[in-house]
Amino acid sequence: MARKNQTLGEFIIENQEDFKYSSGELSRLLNSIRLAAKVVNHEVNKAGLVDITGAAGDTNIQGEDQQKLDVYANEVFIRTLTDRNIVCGIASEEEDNFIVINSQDENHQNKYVVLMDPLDGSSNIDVNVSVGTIFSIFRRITPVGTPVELKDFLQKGDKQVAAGYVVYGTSTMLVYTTGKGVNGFTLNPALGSWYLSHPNMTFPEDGQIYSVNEGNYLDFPEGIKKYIKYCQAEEDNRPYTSRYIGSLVSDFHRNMIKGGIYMYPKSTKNPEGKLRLLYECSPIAFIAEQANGKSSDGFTRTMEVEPTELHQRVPFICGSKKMVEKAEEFMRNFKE
Ligand code: P6P
Repeated sequence: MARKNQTLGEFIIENQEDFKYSSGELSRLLNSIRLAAKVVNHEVNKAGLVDITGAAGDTNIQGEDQQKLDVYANEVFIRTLTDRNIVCGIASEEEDNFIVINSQDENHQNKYVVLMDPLDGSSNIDVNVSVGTIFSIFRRITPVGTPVELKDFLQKGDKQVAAGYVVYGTSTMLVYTTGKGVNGFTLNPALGSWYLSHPNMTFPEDGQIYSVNEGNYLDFPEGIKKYIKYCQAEEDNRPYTSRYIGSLVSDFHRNMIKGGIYMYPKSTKNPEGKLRLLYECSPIAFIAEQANGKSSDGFTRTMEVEPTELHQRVPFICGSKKMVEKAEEFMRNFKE
């Protein structure tokens, strides 16, 4: 049972028995993510003071300029997970291919893989707007004792063992689910401990906030355009409020607390959408559904999309159940 102000470490241990055959490996994995997030938080919080903001002079597989904090966060999470010999493989937005973790005795006995966006929203770093880390955890499907393979990562969202995000905002929070609801922990930087501040987080069934980059409006599918005009209409409890930070984790976190919908539809510029299925949409969708929210590409539930590529992009609609259902209704009625 969640107790207010319980520490994350206590919470992980007390809920460990939720996992049949748990060997404590998942707990150790969550603890290593907790540690890495603290290290990244320390750098994010002083980004303006040291020469670690700004472009790293390189680009990732997405063709996006890698910000120095992107590279730093990626290295911290990979090193923390590798040094503790907890996972058999890692995939990251910042890595072209997945990483095979050779356990110390080379026997690949670890059974979990982690996929992550180490620092999402990094274009906000230099303007001091909140950013986040997103992670997704699967049990490997290839035989333990053999090197991890691509198919261990290309799993549907329904197969996730755990998923979470860190939002480096006015305060730093770690929000995650293991399939038993969603709980949010706030970091006390003075003590270096995470405290249960948001037990059993639940999406309001309806909401009045819509989050979308309306600069792409002319490029959107007809159904999305009609839904945006529905949000802006003066009737019932509308017009809604438009709030778009440009950082998925921050927009999602606010919408989960206040009620709302986040949309990143496909467009001419992004014919498959912009967000990546495996380490952005899938973990956020898992959290949304565990919080009684909803997530789809407008037609197919995000957690049922069959992955085909590591950095695959999908259209993404996620948030309060009634708002997502209304957007899906417009997508069906104006299907192109
Ligand atoms: P745009 C950040 O790059 C990100 O992946 C999400 O965090 C954010 O919601 C979206 O892309 C912003 O994209 O095209 O609106 O700037």
